[in-house]
Amino acid sequence: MRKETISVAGNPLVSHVVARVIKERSEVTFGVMGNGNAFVVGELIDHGHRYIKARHEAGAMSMSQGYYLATGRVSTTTTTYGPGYTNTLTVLSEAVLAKTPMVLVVGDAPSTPRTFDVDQTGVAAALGVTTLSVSVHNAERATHEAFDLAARDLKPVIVSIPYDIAEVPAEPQEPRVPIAPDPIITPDVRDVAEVAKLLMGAERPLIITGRGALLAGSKDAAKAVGDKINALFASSVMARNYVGSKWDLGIAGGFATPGAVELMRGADVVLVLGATMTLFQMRYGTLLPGAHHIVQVNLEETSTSEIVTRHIRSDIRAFAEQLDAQLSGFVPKSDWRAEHPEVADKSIHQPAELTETDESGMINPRALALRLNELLPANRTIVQDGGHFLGWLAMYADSPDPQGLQHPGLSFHGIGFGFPTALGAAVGRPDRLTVLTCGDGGGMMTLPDLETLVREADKALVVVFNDSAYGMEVHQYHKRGIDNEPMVFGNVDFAGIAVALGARGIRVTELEQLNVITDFVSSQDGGTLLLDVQISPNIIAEYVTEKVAHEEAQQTMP
Ligand SMILES: Cc1ncc(C[n+]2csc(CCOP(=O)(O)OP(=O)(O)O)c2C)c(N)n1
Repeated sequence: MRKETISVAGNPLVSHVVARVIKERSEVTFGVMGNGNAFVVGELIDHGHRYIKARHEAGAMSMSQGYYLATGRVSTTTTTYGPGYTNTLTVLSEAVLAKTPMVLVVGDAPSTPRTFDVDQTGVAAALGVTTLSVSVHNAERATHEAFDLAARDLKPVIVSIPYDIAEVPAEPQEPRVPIAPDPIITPDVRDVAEVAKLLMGAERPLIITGRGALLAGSKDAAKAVGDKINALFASSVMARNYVGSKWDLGIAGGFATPGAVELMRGADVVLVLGATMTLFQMRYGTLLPGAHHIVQVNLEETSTSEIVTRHIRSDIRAFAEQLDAQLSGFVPKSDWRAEHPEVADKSIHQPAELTETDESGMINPRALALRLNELLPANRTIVQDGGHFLGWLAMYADSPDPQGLQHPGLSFHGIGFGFPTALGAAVGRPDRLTVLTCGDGGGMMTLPDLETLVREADKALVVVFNDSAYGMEVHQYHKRGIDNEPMVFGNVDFAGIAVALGARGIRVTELEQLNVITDFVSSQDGGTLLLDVQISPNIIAEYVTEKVAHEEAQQTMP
């Protein structure tokens, strides 16, 4: 039955004012209810707003992140005060580092704190997050401001509702103050001409696009520039297949396949559009040894890597468009693309040798990733939790666009984001098959929201890379002499858990069993299918071997 939402005084309650803005500014809210946000949630439900009830507040946050990564749209997360709030903090930190816009609406302490209140605003400030505390006068304005700031600055913003005003009638509301967008930084024509000249002199040009290129909407211009100079492309993890060219080598850096790395190492002029060039992306300084010129274009004051030879601060789209215009009519002397047809037909990524199992008969995770890539429909969203296993699909998975391959937790180097992030993606893009990959460690950490995934997703596939261990830790620390005991577990029956939660679950011990994916994909039936794949704990991805080698080398340095 619909409840009365107008207070006795005739004005809506403060919580209802906040809820109405949430409804106006977002399509969906992910949350866990409690005393602090009960009236917000009640009002949202009463007015037909889509509300997804999570099992854990960290999960609710991850759902919002997955939704954003899949759609580019901001959603709302809501929790109660105190423990509901502190449960969000790991994903809140991830959202700050990953520059994920989201609005978190929480209950907060009343004006006279109780024995069990914590300084939520102070905690948020320590993570670099702004809290907008609402009052009876500004609830509408503050909530709008939170959405404006989140979208403009790509960050999470908290709206907090002090407990003693949550149920109080709002006073007439202060007018909304629009937040101005950042001005566009236009390119300097001399910079454009200089870079055009460098590219015209290139024999093996490489263009690396990152999230900055994506946010600027520079896809067409970047592709046009590359096509004029016969460049190969690569991308950051956040921008997989952004340009959409058959001349794309995949993710640059640690997650590049060995064949792709070899080509990237041969590039002589590199144009980096909006990629941050982290140590990992630059493969610990080994990715671009042959490059005479490395030009980085972004919105930062300075370059983000010491190997950059020329930094240009500019709107990336405007710069790429002007560059494209400068290159008009240019006929390149060399054709790096023609020399490497294996890029276009993708055979460059095929490993020289590939066995389906290791000596003990356990599944080779590399073979698993390659087979998954073949079996999954092209129109998919792959969400990868953190852990050693993620390198396999990061290397071998195609993606329709950057939204189709997500790595929640990567910015914070965390695990335990999987199931709820996948649900957020599934809610945002029901037209795509959502595929979650996780390890057994990260999977167990986020288990409560497997129930939410099963309950709420139209259709989802979960692939557990189950090595019964914190594989990443084993591969890094066992060889340094630490006993395996804290890193190794008994085999968890994920298929059984999935069935108990209402999904289908299959324990996979042979690659052939993966063929079930074909029927699952073609079937009209929805639901969640979980494949608990028993992988070899002994096969180590190249990116981990290189990380370990790099860290060892650092330690032996004087
Ligand atoms: C929240 C959090 N806790 C602990 C860690 C340390 N850690 C990094 S990888 C990892 C193991 C992950 O195991 P699993 O999910 O099974 O994947 P695998 O490495 O075996 O592929 C751990 C414990 C972390 N990064 N984040």
